[in-house]
Parts: sequence; C-alpha cells; structure tokens
Amino acid sequence: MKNTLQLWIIIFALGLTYCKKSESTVPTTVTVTRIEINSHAALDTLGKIWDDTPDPGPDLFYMLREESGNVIASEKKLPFRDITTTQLPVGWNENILMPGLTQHYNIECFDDDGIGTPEGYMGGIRFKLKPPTDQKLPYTNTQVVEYGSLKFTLHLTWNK
Ligand SMILES: [Ca+2]
Repeated sequence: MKNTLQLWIIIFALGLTYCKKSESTVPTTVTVTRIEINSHAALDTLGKIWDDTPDPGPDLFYMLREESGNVIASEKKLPFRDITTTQLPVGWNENILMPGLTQHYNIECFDDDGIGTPEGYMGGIRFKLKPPTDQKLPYTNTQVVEYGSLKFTLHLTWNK
C-alpha cells in the first residue's frame, strides 16, 4: 500500500515536470489554420476593373509559396466569386504545416479567370512569420501581412 502511494507520488511529480517543460518549450512547427483576404485594390495597375461586366469583382484565391517559388498551399479550386472591396473579408479554414519558422514566404492574391486563361495577378507580399512572444505552447495568434491595398490575415498555431 505504501509502495503504491509512493509510486503515484512519483508519477504525479513526473507529470508536473513534463507539463511545465512542454509549456515552456520553444516552438518548432507552425500551422496556418486560416487565411483571410481583408482588402485588395479596387482596380488593376492600368486602372481597369479586375473582371468583365456584369460581374466586375475578381474571383479571389490565394497562393502561399516558399521563396524558391514552390507552392505550399493555394485555394485556386475554391475561389470566392465576384468579390468587390466592400464584400471583404473572405477567408479559408486551412491546416497548412509550414516548412519552417525563419525563412521568407510569399503570399499572393489572384483573380481566377477560368481554364485556358492566365490568372489575374493582383499582388503579392514577401513576409516572415512572427514568432509568439509568449512561449506557452500550443500558442495561437494572428499575423497581418499587408502592402499597399493588399492585406491578408494569417491565423497561426505554434507547436513544439
Ligand atoms: Ca475572374
């Protein structure tokens, strides 16, 4: 009986030590759980609407790439159709394990123009992931990535 009690005390103590250790571990992976497009330019660089009338809004999708150009994720198959600036934000729930924590990435916005037509590039932003200031894991935060009229929000979960 006494031995059993001692054993449970040891297991409890080990459990406490493990929990404390895991909470303070520096993150080693990050997962993007949601990507939102908050704003985009109303017109293209030539001052034209993104799409043909009668549906002038672009058919939005994103591409997330490594700096090498390698595509990590995209929602080309699930674009939001005919989205004018007043209809934003739009967003996709995702489960994207990022290749690393410290390198640069690019996130780009496109207007889907259908099969056989080049996609309408609406802009892209080079960025780095911002690590959490609080080291308790798992840690969730949002990161705004913006340049000019283009603005994304990334929802992140940091893991050990
Ligand atoms: Ca289009």
